[in-house]
Amino acid sequence: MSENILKFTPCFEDIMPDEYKELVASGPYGKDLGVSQLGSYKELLEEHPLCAGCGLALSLRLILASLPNPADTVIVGSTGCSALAFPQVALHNIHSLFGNQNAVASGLKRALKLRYPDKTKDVVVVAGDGATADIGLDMVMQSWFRGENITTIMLDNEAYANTGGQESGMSQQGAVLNMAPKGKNFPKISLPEIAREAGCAYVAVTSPAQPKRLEKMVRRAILAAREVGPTYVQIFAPCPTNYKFKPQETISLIKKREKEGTHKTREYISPQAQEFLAMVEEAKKDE
Ligand SMILES: Cc1ncc(C[n+]2csc(CCOP(=O)(O)OP(=O)(O)O)c2C)c(N)n1
Ligand SMILES: [Mg+2]
Repeated sequence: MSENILKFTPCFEDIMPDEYKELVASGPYGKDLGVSQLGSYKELLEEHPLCAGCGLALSLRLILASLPNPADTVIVGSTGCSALAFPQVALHNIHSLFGNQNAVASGLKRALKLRYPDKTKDVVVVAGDGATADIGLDMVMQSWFRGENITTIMLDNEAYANTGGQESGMSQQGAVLNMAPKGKNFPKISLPEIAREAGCAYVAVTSPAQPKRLEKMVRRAILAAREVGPTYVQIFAPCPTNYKFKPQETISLIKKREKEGTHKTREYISPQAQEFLAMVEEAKKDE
């Protein structure tokens, strides 16, 4: 999408909804805005039907503020809690069948490369842990093996939250949920390490507890996917509803998990991505 597509024909201006007018006048399209400027511009997602304290909603807000070029970005989502927010995101997004998101994103990226050979279009998958690490794992892994130029972002709430609380591959060992009352029997899947082995050029694990760090990682992942290869960002986004903690405790829970070592921020950058990102980040400093 170019900014010209976003702008409306002048004679229709007075009948456009106020929200849309505001987006055209003071949205992030075509501007260099990020997480530090949140609160000073019209955001791509302002309202959503997710639960109070939802770590995923907070992460989604930060992801959208971190996109290097929202005007030329398409997000591919999957079934799950985030799918309830996507219809209200002011950005091209596709809802794919649960688990198929990386296959859809791969095809889309290839088609966009052919259709717009002179433009860079970012294709970013944003999906839950169940969609990414369990039911869609085949499509996720095959997109990594094939070296598709897409970014995969997992919103890791360690559960199948939208269907009432089943354990997922990303739940911790012993996790008790509504539909896992005896506790999970096996450990959390090490998907970041698997991603690295499967050919991802950039892998990061982060959370909304440190918004600027999240921004840096999401940007790096999207930029590296353009030129180097597939990239993966895993965002720990705790769920107060299914893990039964108070909505105001989401961030303190992340910090507690960091302290006890069950959530570790980490980053892996392949030598090729390192070279590319150093060049891009140096050029940005000179701007
Ligand atoms: C093909 C298909 N299989 C199963 C479902 C049922 N389903 C809907 S949401 C969901 C859980 C999603 O879990 P996750 O990906 O972790 O997202 P969350 O809801 O936790 O954000 C499931 C199993 C479905 N809608 N479609
Ligand atoms: Mg989940």
